[in-house]
Amino acid sequence: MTQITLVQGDITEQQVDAVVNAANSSLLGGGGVDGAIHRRGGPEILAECRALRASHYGKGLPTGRAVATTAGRLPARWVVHTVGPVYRAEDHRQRAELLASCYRESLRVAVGLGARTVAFPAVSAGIYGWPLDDAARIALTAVVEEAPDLDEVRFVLFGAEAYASFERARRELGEQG
Ligand code: AR6
Repeated sequence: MTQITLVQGDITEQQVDAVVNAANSSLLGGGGVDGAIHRRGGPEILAECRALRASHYGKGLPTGRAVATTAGRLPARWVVHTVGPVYRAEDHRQRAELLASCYRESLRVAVGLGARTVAFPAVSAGIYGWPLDDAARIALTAVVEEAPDLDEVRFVLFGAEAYASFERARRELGEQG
C-alpha cells in the first residue's frame, strides 16, 4: 500500500524518484515551485520542456494534464510537470475536478516511468490562488482514490500553514473512511 507522508519543506531538496512541478501550460517556467525547480534543476529541464512543446504541445499543455522530463541537477530522476487550474469560486466543481486530475495524471505518468516515490507540492495553492484547506482535501482525496502502485507519495508543504491544512485534511478524511 502506498504510504502518504506530509513534510514541511522545499520540493527541490526531495530525494525521490519523481517531483511534481506546479507548472503553467507554456511549460516555459514561471514563479513559485516552477521557478524554484528550474533554478535548482538547471537548463536541461527547460530544454526538454521546449522540445516537448515543439513535438506535442504547440498550444500548451492543457490544464489537468501532466508530462515528464528528466530532473537535471535535482536529487530526483524525473520532474512531472502538471498544470493546475486557477481558482475561481464560480465554477468550483469543474475546476476542482481539473485539480484532482493533476494528481491522477501526475501519478499515472510517474508510475509509467517506473517511479516508486513521488513528491507533490500543493498544486494551484500559490499563484493560482486556491484556498489551502480545499486544495489539501482535493489533493489527498485524489491520491487515495487513484491508489497508485507506489511506495510513497509525499506532499511537500512550503510553510507551517500549508502543512497544517494538509494535516487537517488527512485527519478529516481518515475519520470519514
Ligand atoms: N517547495 C514546495 N512548495 C513550494 C515551493 C517549494 N520550493 N515554492 C512554493 N511552494 P505555486 P500554483 C508552494 O505558486 O499556485 C508559476 O508561475 C506555494 O507556497 O508554485 O499552481 C507557474 O509557472 C504553494 O503552496 O503554484 C504557474 O504560472 C504551492 O507551492 C503558476 O505559478 C503552489 O504554489 C502556478 O501556480
